[in-house]
Parts: sequence; structure tokens; C-alpha cells
Amino acid sequence: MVVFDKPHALADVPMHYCPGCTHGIIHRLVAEVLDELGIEGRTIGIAPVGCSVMAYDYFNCDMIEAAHGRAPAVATGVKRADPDKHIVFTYQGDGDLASIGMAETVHAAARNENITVIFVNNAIYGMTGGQMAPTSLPGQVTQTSPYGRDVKHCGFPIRVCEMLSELEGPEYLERVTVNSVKNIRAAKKAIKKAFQNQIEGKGFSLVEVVSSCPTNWGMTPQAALQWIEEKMLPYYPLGVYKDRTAEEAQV
Ligand SMILES: Cc1ncc(C[n+]2csc(CCOP(=O)(O)OP(=O)(O)O)c2C)c(N)n1
Repeated sequence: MVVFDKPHALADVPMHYCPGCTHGIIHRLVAEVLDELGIEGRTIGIAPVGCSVMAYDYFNCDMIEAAHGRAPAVATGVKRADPDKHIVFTYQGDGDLASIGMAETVHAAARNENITVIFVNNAIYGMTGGQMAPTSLPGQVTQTSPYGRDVKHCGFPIRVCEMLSELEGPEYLERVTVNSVKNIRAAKKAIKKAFQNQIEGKGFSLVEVVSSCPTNWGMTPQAALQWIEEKMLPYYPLGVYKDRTAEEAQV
């Protein structure tokens, strides 16, 4: 009896990610959701620039590569071209989504575009070698903040879910993490909801996944999962930051 199998929506190829990187887990969760909702054949994913730039090799659904930060704009075009047919998701890192692509993110949310955004927050620019990101923590040592992020000089990290929750536009914003089995299960639930919302035409749904980058954090994979728990989560609390349908049901 097969009790555990590779999701069909995930390509059967080795991934290039570093040991302990959580991109692979998050890819798998997205693929499981595409399988369970039976939407692989009509889904178009928008790959970012960053470590997950080659996400187009890892999903069996159609994929488009967007220039750095432009995934929500590309997703908007694809979705609006045939809104009833396509399911469209973006998959973006923090440099991509919260730095160079911040304008696209905010405006797609404000317009309540009916798309699903998977936001992988690993608090660093992974692909380019570990520079400070908009989500790097105060005091965090990176290649461009070797003495630790000094907020007087570099400003404060951006909490994307909290910031977007001030907009009227978005339907659903949730922050999850994948540093334990329990948290991975919760992350999958949130990702599934973000796709279901789109199927039901509810609008902009973003799931922020607090993630690890052992290579650029300079830690073992195990220590990186611990660092998520001890350092990242106090600054980026898990939870639902907006759920319009649930809020309206309460009124
Ligand atoms: C317009 C443009 N500016 C800068 C770059 C260089 N660049 C490539 S990846 C990247 C940062 C990626 O970091 P993040 O989005 O956090 O993803 P990660 O690699 O950590 O998964 C940058 C700045 C680029 N490719 N294009």
C-alpha cells in the first residue's frame, strides 16, 4: 500500500536548493494543494527572481518567469486575460516581493486582484549571496550589515502581512512557518485556503511563510529551524492578519 507519494504537480527532478533550505517544503505544499484541488491543468505559476527562480522546473503546471519583483503585475495580466479559466499564483522571496516588487505587491493587494501569492520570507537575499533584505531582523548579521542591521542607518524590517492588512483590498493574509511538522500542516492549510479563495472568486490571498536560509545565515539546518523559533517568530508573529469572509460572517 502506498501511504506517501510525490505530488503529481511536483516535477520528478532533483532540486538545486541548499541542504536545510525550506523552499523545497513549500514547493511540495503548493503541489499537494494543486493535486487536492484538481487544478494543476489550469494553473499558471509566476516564478520570481531569487533562489526560487527555477521554480518553473519544479512544478508540472504552466509557469512564467517574471522580472525581479514583477510577479504580481504579470499575475494580474494573466488572470485578467481569462479570469474564469486560469488559477494564477506567484511564488516570491522577500527581496523580490518586499523590496524591488513592493509597489506591485501593494497595488495588487489594494486592487484585490483574484490571485494567490506565496511569500517566502527568509530574512535575507539568498540567491545573490546573503545581502540584507527588507525583512532582515534588527541586529542581523548579513553580507551588507557585517556588524548587524543597525536600524538607525538601515531602517526597520517590514512586516508585510501587518502592512497589507491596513488596506481595504485584500481578502486574506496569513503568516505561517515550516520549522516543525505541526507548523508545516498549518502552512498547508493556509496555502489551500489561499487557492480556494481564488477558485471562489474572493480575491487577493497572500500566505507569508517564515523560512530558513542556513547557508547565508551561517548555521546548520537544525540551528536555522531553531533561529526561526527564537528570533524570527517573535518579530513576525504567526496568524491570520485578514480574512474578509470570516470578518463579514461575524457581523
Ligand atoms: C532588477 C534586478 N535587480 C537585482 C537583481 C539581483 N538579484 C537577484 S536575486 C536577488 C535577491 C533575491 O532575494 P529574495 O527575493 O529574498 O529570494 P531568495 O533568493 O532569498 O529566495 C537580487 C537582488 C536582479 N536579478 N534584477
